[in-house]
Amino acid sequence: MTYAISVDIGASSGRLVVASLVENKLVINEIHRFGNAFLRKNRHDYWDMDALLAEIMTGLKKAKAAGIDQCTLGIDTWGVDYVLLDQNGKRLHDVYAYRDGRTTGASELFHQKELDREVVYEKTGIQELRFNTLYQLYVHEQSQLDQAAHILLVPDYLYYCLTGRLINETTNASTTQLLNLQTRSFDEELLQTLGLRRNQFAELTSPGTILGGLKSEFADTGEYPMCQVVVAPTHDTASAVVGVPACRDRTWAYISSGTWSLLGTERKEPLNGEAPMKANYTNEWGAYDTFRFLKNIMGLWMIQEVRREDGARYSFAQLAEQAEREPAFRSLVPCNDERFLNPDSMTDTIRAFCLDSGQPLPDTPARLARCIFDSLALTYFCAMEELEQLTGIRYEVLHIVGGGANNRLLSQLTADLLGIEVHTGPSEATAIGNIAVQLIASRELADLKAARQLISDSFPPAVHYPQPLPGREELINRWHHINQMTVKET
Ligand code: ADP
Ligand code: LRH
Repeated sequence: MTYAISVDIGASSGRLVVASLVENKLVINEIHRFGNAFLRKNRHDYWDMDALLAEIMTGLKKAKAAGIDQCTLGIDTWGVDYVLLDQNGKRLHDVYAYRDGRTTGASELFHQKELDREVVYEKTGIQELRFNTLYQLYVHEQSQLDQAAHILLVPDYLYYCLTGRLINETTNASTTQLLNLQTRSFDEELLQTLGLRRNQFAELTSPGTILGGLKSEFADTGEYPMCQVVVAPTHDTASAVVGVPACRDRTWAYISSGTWSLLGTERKEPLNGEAPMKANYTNEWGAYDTFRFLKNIMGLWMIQEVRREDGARYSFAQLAEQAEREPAFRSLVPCNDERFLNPDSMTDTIRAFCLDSGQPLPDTPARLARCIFDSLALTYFCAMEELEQLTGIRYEVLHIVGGGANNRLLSQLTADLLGIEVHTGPSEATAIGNIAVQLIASRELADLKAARQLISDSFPPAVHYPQPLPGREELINRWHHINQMTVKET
């Protein structure tokens, strides 16, 4: 039996998933799961990299204890965040979490003082999000940047810790907003603007590249499986898109639904004219020469925060069930407003918006959940309209993958608003996409098409058919009115 293990770490949780092929089906088994969240220190938000590394090693030990002696291994995490290393490979700083407040206004400042946003979009095709690595590095202490021998993104760093190999993996490197779509490499002008040198980055490395074994300090202990480490699509969204079970001849879009909702489509070419720039659509690089043409939507982060602030009394499943019993579309909030990016209190911020806009106060967790799911579904509806206008394609199916695929209410609302089928699952599409790339690298699978067929056969999605939505036009008008109250888009 050959095994593939994916390490998949999102902003809210991480897991190690073991997969094997049994009778032409992919069978997965979660061997380790752990929470993830950023920590506040000295008024800044940071990731606990040592804790994440320790969790990976714990998961690998569990795999060995479960009888897995040999496997391939791939890692993916959230995008944009980076680690500066000195000559000896030591971290020069605590790793900032992308929601940290130091980037407030950073993108405006960069475009005012350095390069126009049009110029940067033309070069990179990447949407302006204040936390893109470009803007984070712009406000990073210059002396540390000067000192950095290596600049890695978070999963690159985890690969380095496990194998000693330095790479900058392409799907995640594209989220830095430092890659040039023409040269398909780091953009010299952008690097110069930041005072960086090309040799501070490692070689751009594509998903599917085989890196070799674990460092001897791990391999020699005998505590871990013998791993053949493979470069996954290290950006979790890139892995999730590989994991979309789309295999029939119908046009499809996707939402990778987790902490963020990433709504978009897979393309062979980027689309980076004026219209996508204005709509803030991005062209992140995908596995196998694809592009993720998508938009970031605030996503389930909003319910994660509301739940946390309520002392995690109810599970996500319970909150979704409770919300289903509440009246629909009572109170709505413009999800992509920057005020929801990292507020001191999500609950208070949602309530304040409802009060200020003359809507009923969502005064219980169930009503807050209802408000969030209704608002997200409407945000998806508008983003799909934009997507169809920008690409000129009418999408027949919307796939929702990731943890949010478990939320039946949100999926059905989305189907009703869009008037098309919404296919949900797998909820572990990211881990599965990561595994699929390992299987292609080890020649167990032919290519991306075969991988998606296997995923669809192994994890058939649930289908939500659109139902008539009374008062739909009026609702959409009301929604446009609410969105005019957006202070600033994230
Ligand atoms: P990330 O990778 O960004 O950390 P996940 O893909 O793990 O996120 O998705 C986490 C989200 O999935 C949670 O915030 C929650 O809203 C949703 N979710 C998970 N399980 C359920 C469930 N059983 N019912 C409803 N929602 C769920
Ligand atoms: C989702 C994600 C998303 C990025 C954000 C930083 O986990 O990787 O694609 O924009 O986190």
